[in-house]
Amino acid sequence: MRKLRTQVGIVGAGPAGLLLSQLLYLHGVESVIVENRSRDYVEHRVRAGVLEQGSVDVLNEAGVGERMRREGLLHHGIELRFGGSGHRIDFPALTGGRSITVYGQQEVVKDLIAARLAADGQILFEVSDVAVGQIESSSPRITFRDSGDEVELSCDAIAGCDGFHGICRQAIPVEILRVFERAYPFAWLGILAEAPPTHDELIYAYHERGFALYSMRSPQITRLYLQVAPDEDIAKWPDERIWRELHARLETADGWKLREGSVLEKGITGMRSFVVEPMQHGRLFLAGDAAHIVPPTGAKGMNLAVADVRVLARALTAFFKEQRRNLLDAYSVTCLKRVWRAEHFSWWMTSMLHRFPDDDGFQHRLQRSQLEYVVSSPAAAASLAENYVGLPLD
Ligand code: FAS
Ligand code: PHB
Repeated sequence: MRKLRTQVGIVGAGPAGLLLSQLLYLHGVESVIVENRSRDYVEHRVRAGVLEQGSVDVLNEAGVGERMRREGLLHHGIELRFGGSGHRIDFPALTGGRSITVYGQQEVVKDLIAARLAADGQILFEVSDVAVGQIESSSPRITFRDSGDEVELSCDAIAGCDGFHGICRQAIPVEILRVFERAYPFAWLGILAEAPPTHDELIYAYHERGFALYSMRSPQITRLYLQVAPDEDIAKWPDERIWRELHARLETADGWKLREGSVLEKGITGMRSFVVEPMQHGRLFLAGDAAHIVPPTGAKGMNLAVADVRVLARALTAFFKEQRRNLLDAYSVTCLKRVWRAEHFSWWMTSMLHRFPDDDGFQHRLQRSQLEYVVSSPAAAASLAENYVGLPLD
């Protein structure tokens, strides 16, 4: 058995685990990340695309914002499209100057891995059989296999940043963990297309055929989503059918046309709202998707992960550098306030913009009325805008 030692053991090299390790490093706290996938896999996993203003600030403070500032796309609004016409939500005008940046999650991951490795940070990729133990003691440990060796990493605290399908959440005793969740009766089919965007900002479309989202990654790459059945088989969606459906749901009488291109990547993502409380037990602290999931309609998933680890990094720094436990003890309560605000906003956007299979004409009229109100009332538009760009981080 190979034995390793660090202050903070981190499970998972996604945005949460990598950013936590970087923030701890900047404050002189040691960490080791164990990741069961390869570096290449995590750097090419296509997921989120929208960074809140607060997340951009945290990444800049973490010293990993240079390429994001150069390549990220600053967006000052989104468009809600319904009934054949588009309605812009002007972020700066409604939020006192705040905006969003479109920059792919895989690019954030690449920047964080590069920064950690440049500082000799320890990221152990492609490990297996990861388990966490003794989390109720003051010396928890992570065991795993690495290149055939059994390894034990002893630490003072463990950060469970291993996403929704990870193992850390299960380490919290079932009698302590409370689960809150909603499953939605639809999924998103997403594509990445080699097609220059023909619209400057994101378009969220409410349509009788179902929801569609127009997004992008760069002046050459468009990112698009379609609402489909929850158990949809991607094999039934050849590129031609996807493009046909996107044209039908996104295009309006104003003549704007979606440009097609070769489909570089396609996949189906289930939609759920999910939160566990508490997000901590003993010396184990959950962050990001390990603790909560939102339907991506509000573009909150990765941003919540950033907000969690910003709180956790401050709490762990106070613990190691000033022997103060108060921030650590309050970690879960502190994070859950923002988590539930994002859960509500993501549920609200999803409910307003998607066609639910059992809905009747009455429900469709309610959705249209809500959409008309949001785009015509400055108060309603401001509520959407301030949640979308992200409420200021404490
Ligand atoms: P992650 O899931 O990103 O990272 C967890 C890491 O832990 C992974 O690298 C995983 O390989 C590793 N891991 C898991 N189990 C392990 C184990 N046992 N041992 C070691 N390592 C382990 N959000 C948006 O805002 N917009 C979107 O469009 C969007 N699309 C998404 C599409 C998909 C398919 C998914 C799954 C999520 C999507 N999300 C989206 C949400 C997503 O961006 C998450 O919020 C974000 O990845 C959260 O980051 P982490 O908490 O770091 O979790
Ligand atoms: C994306 O560009 O991937 C994206 C943008 C906004 C969302 C979800 C995903 O709400």
